[in-house]
Amino acid sequence: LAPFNWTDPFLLEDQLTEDERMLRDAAGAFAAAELAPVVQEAYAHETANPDLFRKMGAAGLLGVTIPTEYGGLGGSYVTYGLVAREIERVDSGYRSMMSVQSSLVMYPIHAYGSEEQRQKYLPGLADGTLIGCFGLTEPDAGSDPGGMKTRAVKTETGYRLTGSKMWISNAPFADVFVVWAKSEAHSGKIRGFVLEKGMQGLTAPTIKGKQSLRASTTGEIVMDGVEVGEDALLPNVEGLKGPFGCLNRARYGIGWGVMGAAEYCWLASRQYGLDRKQFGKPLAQTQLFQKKLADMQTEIALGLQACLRVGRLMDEGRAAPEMISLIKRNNCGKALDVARLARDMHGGNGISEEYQVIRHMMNLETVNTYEGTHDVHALILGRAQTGLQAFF
Ligand code: TGC
Ligand code: FAD
Repeated sequence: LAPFNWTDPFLLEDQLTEDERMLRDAAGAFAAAELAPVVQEAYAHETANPDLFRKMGAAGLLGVTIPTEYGGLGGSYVTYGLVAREIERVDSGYRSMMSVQSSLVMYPIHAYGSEEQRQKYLPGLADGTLIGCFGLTEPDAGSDPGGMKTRAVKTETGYRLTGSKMWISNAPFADVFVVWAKSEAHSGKIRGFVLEKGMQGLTAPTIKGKQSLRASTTGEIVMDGVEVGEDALLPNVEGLKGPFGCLNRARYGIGWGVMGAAEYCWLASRQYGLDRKQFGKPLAQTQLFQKKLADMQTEIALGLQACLRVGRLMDEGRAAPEMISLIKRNNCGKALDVARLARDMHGGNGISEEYQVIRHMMNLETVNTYEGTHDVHALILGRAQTGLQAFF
């Protein structure tokens, strides 16, 4: 009989290529050396350090799937997922910084932008000298982005944008803003625009006081008649499929990422249970503790295996958006369950920053909500199997 590897129940490792393992290990080493030592301080004081983008860029972690000619890594979606898992093992906020830059800013500029836009922005975004953000959500349009109020009005030389975006990762220190607006010149269809820091009428105030994802900076984007040239328009997409095409990539990465956070919580709980004795024996020697460890191990093993399958299908061009909804929804919900169990298994220590599991738990509340809430993805999957849309 084959031996059981309890840390890797389905031998995921065997299913990766040599290159994928190498890049995964490099991302893990980067996260341990550059992110783990600073995360507690950043979380406590709600201070994301923009220098981390340059460090991530130098380590090749920004734009993993973007072709090398634009400064990306030219890697596979499986590699991108493995990187997200390693970064989120430290903190969901750091994975957020990386995935917004890669999937929500670099991807649309590459997929929908002109050659000039690609040349202008992608190399700087890849090396982290430029920071990007993605503005879709508005104060009155979250799950229903089609209800956005931001408008682009045609001018002689380009467009004038007016509106506001809410809950935008990286916005307060962003140099490049990919924003989505209804364009009157395009029959009111949603179009993407690339704005730059310093444009008149463009501000991005910080949202303070988050109790989750505190190591990532979140802000508003306020556009008060921002004038842009024709060259700010992303020419090659219109309609909601533009932003959703970006979200497909980011949601997929989140599916992997949250498994990294869950693995941290699982392994920390196991070690805690082995070290801590109550009633004269290790907590890990009790049936309830072992049942919780088994539940954690099971959900993580299944979640990772599903991510790998969807990643391979993405790399073959055969992944449907509903597959991505399935892993985003399942893995976020399960990671949150794992983190809550870990918090409980650490007893009183579980609420201390030192043990880190409560930070993961708090972060995962956001990750379960952004990029389509748990329930919105249920409605996407419900629509796919009944043919009936239940959003409204
Ligand atoms: P619906 O009628 O379903 O579709 C409108 C058009 O979009 C197309 N489409 C897609 N295309 C590509 N990929 C997908 N996943 C797509 N889903 C839909 C669709 O084919 C159609 O195209 P066309 O050409 O026929 O016009 O649109 P709806 O308005 O009924 O949408 C409903 C719903 C709930 C599915 C959608 O609105 C939704 O997903 N809502 C959730 C919103 C969301 O995820 N927001 C995320 C904001 S960004 C963010 O959170 C970043 S956090 C990042 C971080 O910090 O890490
Ligand atoms: P709502 O849509 O108001 O939902 C509230 C509740 O109602 C949820 O439980 C939801 O599931 C439920 N609900 C909504 N519609 C239905 C329905 N039809 N049927 C049943 N239940 C329903 N957005 C960006 O564009 N860019 C970013 O970079 C970004 N970063 C973020 C960072 C953070 C820290 C956070 C918290 C959010 C971020 N978001 C970003 C916004 C995020 O995508 C939205 O918060 C999310 O899409 C949910 O929208 P909402 O907050 O308006 O909630």
